[in-house]
Amino acid sequence: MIDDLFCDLDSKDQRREILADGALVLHGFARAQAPALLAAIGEVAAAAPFRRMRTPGSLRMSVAMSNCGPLGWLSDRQGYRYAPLDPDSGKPWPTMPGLFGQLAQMAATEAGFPGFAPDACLINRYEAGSKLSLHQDKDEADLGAPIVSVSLGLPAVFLFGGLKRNEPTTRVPLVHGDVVVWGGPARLRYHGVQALKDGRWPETGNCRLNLTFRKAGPPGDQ
Ligand code: MD3
Ligand code: FE
Repeated sequence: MIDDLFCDLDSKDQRREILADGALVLHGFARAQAPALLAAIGEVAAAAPFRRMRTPGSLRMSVAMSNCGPLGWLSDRQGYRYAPLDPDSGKPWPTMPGLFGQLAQMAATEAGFPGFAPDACLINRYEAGSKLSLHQDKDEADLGAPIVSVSLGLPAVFLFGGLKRNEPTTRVPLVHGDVVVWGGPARLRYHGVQALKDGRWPETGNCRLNLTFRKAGPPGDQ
């Protein structure tokens, strides 16, 4: 049974776990690059500080967010969208660090989606109690491209649902260095993150950080 779900990549710290057709966890895939990723996140956040955005219904989200790359994800009273400028500064989002794009492309290739060229990286910062309710990611122009997610810092429980909100969810524990790729038939599955448990992680303090790489603009654009 275990052998059906997990097979070795190159060490026992790096196993791949198939969640569904098109959804794959690459356990530990980013662990070696984590210190460099965290340093780069610090540089992005110095230029585009984390902020808790408002939902279209005007509630403040519990997750704090920033972005880098040509497009950044935004939520406000007008709705959800991608935009080239940070509304807090009026300036373009910080450039996507080279390491980010390389890691996202390597993970996507590993999962069977070669040539992934993300134009948006949303950075989510969770503290104790922060959560993401069940939702679909459908604000992107090119739903043929996968999404790559990188977990750093405190562990979290990811909720993986179906194509309809009322379908049952499975709980997927994600830890520091785990990478998940979602594409093809899994691209529009409902998903969320359970309220973060209080804790301390050496390099991130009381936080979990998540990078989500997306092709948000029209196919061909960049
Ligand atoms: C499954 N973030 O920012 S990324 C988000 O851990 C978001 O911060 C979560 O969901 C986080 O929108 C999880 C994982 C993810 C992203 C896209 C998906 C899972 C997905 C698309 C389809 C199915
Ligand atoms: Fe999402």
